[in-house]
Amino acid sequence: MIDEIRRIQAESTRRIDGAATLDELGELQRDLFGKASELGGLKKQLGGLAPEARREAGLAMNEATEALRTALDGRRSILEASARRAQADAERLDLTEVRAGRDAGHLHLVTQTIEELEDVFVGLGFTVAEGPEVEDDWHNFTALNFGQFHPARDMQDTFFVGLGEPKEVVMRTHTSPVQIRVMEGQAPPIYSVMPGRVYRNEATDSTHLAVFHQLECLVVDEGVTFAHLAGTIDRFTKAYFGPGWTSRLRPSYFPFTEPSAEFDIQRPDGTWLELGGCGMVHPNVLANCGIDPEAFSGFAFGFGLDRLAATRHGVTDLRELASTDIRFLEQF
Ligand code: FA5
Repeated sequence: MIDEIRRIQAESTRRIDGAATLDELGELQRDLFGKASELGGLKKQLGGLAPEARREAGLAMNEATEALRTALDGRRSILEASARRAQADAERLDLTEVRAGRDAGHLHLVTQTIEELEDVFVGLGFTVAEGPEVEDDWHNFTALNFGQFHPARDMQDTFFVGLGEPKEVVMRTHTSPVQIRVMEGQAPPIYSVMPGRVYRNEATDSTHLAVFHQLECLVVDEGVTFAHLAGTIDRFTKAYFGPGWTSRLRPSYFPFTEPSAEFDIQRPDGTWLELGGCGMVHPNVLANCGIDPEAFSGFAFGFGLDRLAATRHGVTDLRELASTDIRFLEQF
């Protein structure tokens, strides 16, 4: 009987190794261990053997059963792995796929807006600069003439980063810190624009986002006046929106400009949109960056890019700009 058991074991092992699918393997398992199996038939005969022969045949039977179960498990893992591979291959997305007759994707409306504005300003003789989104207190506030306990710090609801001294590292609340980086890194004359993403800890609604975009403009040179500021804002309003659009300035307050103003643009239907802040660069800010305020003056402005893009394209809820809804995104 022992020879018979060994023969079944060898044959069954070959069949297990040759099983091509998990279904086939399942069937084989039932064949090998089911009631009608060859091994099952031999097991029933064990009782009729002499005690010594029964013990040896029983041992051989257990060994064969265990070896076959191990072989089944091994083959199952191999087949399962290749089934997973086949499924992954079948479900793989080709992200480089080009849909017939159209591009697979395009730049987001805000990115398009940034690029278009960069073109407008480069055409006016400006260079483009960038700064980090995680800022230190010096660049985001202190160098911009925000007093340490000045309530103006509360004008911008700040996200603090848990690094360094408490409240030392922030997600930048505006693009104005890039002004400081530009002035620290280069001597006047400076004609720079600085687009980028900014962060504020505020509730979102149709006209407010917690993560949005601004574009900052900075000019520092000899003899720069408020008239240059107003003229530049009006120039870019017409270049971006068209000749029917105008801008206006209203007195306001920012610690880093003096005098300061807010500027609005007027749509052709006569309504106004608050777009940004501006003013003459405060002498303290120039001095903080090592620029002599007696020799140079400058103007700066910064505005919300999301609002600008939404206005031009008739988007009535800014939150759409942060959505991943392809039906919205495809329109631009
Ligand atoms: C500033 O951020 C100043 N740094 C602007 C500035 C630059 C003034 C240079 C002087 C000189 P303010 O917090 O007002 O200012 O924001 C500027 C513009 O960003 C707003 O007019 C608005 O268009 C946009 N903005 C502000 N908060 C949000 C928000 N939560 N969601 C979308 N746009 C916003």
